[in-house]
Amino acid sequence: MSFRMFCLLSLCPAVLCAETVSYEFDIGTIQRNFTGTPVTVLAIDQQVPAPTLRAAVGDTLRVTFHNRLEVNTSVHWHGILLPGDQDGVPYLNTQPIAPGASHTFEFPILHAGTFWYHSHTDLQIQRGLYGGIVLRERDSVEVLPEQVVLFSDWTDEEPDRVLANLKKSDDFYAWKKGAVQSWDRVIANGAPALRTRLDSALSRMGPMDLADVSYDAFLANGTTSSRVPSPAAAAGQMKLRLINGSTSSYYDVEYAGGPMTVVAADGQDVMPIRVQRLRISTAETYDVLVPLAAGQSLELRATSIDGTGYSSVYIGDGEAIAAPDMPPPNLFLMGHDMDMGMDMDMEPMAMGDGMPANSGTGRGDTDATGQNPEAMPMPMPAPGGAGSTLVGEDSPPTAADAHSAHSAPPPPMPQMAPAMGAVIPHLTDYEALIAASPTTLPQGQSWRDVHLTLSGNMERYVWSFNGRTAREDPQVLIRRGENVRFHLSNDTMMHHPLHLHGHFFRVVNRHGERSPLKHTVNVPPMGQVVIEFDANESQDWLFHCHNQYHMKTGMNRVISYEESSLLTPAIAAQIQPYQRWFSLSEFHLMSSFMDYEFTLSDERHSFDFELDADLSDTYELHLFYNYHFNRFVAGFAGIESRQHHHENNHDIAVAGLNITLPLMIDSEWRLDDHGEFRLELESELQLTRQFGFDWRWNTDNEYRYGFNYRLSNRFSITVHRDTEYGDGIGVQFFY
Ligand SMILES: [Cu+2]
Repeated sequence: MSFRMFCLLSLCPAVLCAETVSYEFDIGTIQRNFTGTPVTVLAIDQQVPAPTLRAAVGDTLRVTFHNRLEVNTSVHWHGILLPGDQDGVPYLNTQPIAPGASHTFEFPILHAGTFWYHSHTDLQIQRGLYGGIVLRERDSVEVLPEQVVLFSDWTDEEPDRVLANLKKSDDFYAWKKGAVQSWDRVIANGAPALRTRLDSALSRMGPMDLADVSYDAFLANGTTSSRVPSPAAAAGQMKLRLINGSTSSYYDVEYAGGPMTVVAADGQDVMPIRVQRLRISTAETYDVLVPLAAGQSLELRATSIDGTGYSSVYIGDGEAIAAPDMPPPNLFLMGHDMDMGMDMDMEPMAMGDGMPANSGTGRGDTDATGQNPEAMPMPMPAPGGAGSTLVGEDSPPTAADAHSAHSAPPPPMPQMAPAMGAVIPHLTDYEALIAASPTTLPQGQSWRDVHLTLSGNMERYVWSFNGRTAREDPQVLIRRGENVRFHLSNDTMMHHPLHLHGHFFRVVNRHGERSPLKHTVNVPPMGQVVIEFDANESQDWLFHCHNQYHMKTGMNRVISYEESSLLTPAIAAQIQPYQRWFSLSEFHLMSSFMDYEFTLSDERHSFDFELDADLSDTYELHLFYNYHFNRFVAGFAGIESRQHHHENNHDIAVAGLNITLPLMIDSEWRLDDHGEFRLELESELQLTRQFGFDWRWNTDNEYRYGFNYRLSNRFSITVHRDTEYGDGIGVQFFY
């Protein structure tokens, strides 16, 4: 349910006639069916996505939520400048909305653009709590029909379960979607793939990964495929407000009607550029103009960059015209020293305009230089006036439109300008974006440089900044009146969409003073990005990876204004990952022995209990504590109790180090309380999707090797030869 309250309606000039735009919604559950399986989803106003909110600059937006769930919830206004206490991060700046409770947000609208709102509690985004926001200039007239397109990702699995699975096995979902990066596929991709993988293994990097989770469906406006009817009045093109409201997915967006013209990024106007294919990272928004064709229904397709699926919106009435199929990504040819984009054969970008090329967003495959002499000029949009009707079920006329009826004709909008230069085949970074007006920071403010390495451990599924999770190091201090520059350096093999609350930052690129303003920036695998912003706020704002699984496992920080921060250790503890300890149970049930291992771990510590026994009278019991210094080194201490065929019981205390060696060989260097030293080496090779080989050897000349054949992501058949237990066949599984 929503309603509007008009104030001073006919008593004031249009420019001053701000109003309070009010909405009131329940947050509850509804039944949906995305995949053939009925599921309970979280919904705002019984809709997924939530209703699109609309307001104009100068309005006050007032939104009341009634929490009908049995758990806390919250609402964050993504990308919108507002008072800190309205930002909606539970505990940090707005109290969570308790079950049965209501909360009203109220804040003035200071700027226009395409934004979105979503829950900031647990993994509720994954379950459906997101919706679009369209903010207009007060005196603007929309000359083009427009449509909000909100992309999201869906899994029938409970999101908590997804996270638990990611914690248990690093290729749990790679297995599910057939993306296990086994050696047979490396070899099948030839020498470059082999070189890339060996280079990675030598530098102890795992293979590149494009997505953590295997999704059951990709949605646009809540369905896998939908249609937007042709606008009522003739119009040559349409404005699409693209919002990526996904939990962790990136999309490559392509349109059947040819290139799209990007006119805004993250709600901020940019000089129009024409792109054939547009990469939209999690939590970003782009406004694009697309041509319409009479008698045709043109597909806008958003393909997940891992190639596992897409959503479609058909624009217009008539014959359905499909967008081109996206080539599947080839992970084997994307090494850490190679192009992270999809188009390996793109020409390098020229740096011709004398601006410093200091953003270095990895080596994207953008080609924005306009050197293509065959580039066609972009057709001018159809004139406004008669064609100014808004379109689509989520596009009611707004108060801004009503006001404009008695205001002077608007000045030409930036999106009316023709896009210059060639069509960019595939926009995957920010080098081609030019802000519509200068974005330089205030002169004379002092600068603060903050270096943040994006770090992670894929095997243990821990994500962090500078090797430390938010729980360990919650805060970055800045001061009001500074120009703050973040040097972001991605040390992992995944993309990270980083989002700063409450501020726009410049993504420093080769366009110098016209570097674009954004609120979310992708940092590609092994790439670097520099962002900078005017520290003109106060108190505390979150900065985090918007991949919700990365955020929840540590990749976030509170950016605190030193002089006014309200962050206490108690609050920091409340806002940080809601689940700290994860467990893993592994079983080997062999004809010759059994082995059970239980591990309980957080980002820094783990406790291991392991019991080996054969069918007679040999057993070993281990109880270890491990401290994980970083991705490669852990220290351990513990006790080991051994009983071997009629020998006396033998208890020893041991301590040592686990070190990951080049080629991803795990080594254990240990000393026991008799002063005896032992080095043990082990590793696993995934030969094919299902076949694996593993081996272990130590300086006491004990060894074990064998094969396993994987039947599901939890269950394998295995044969092993073991110096202690002999030969055996059996099963292994984990949960
Ligand atoms: Cu991330």
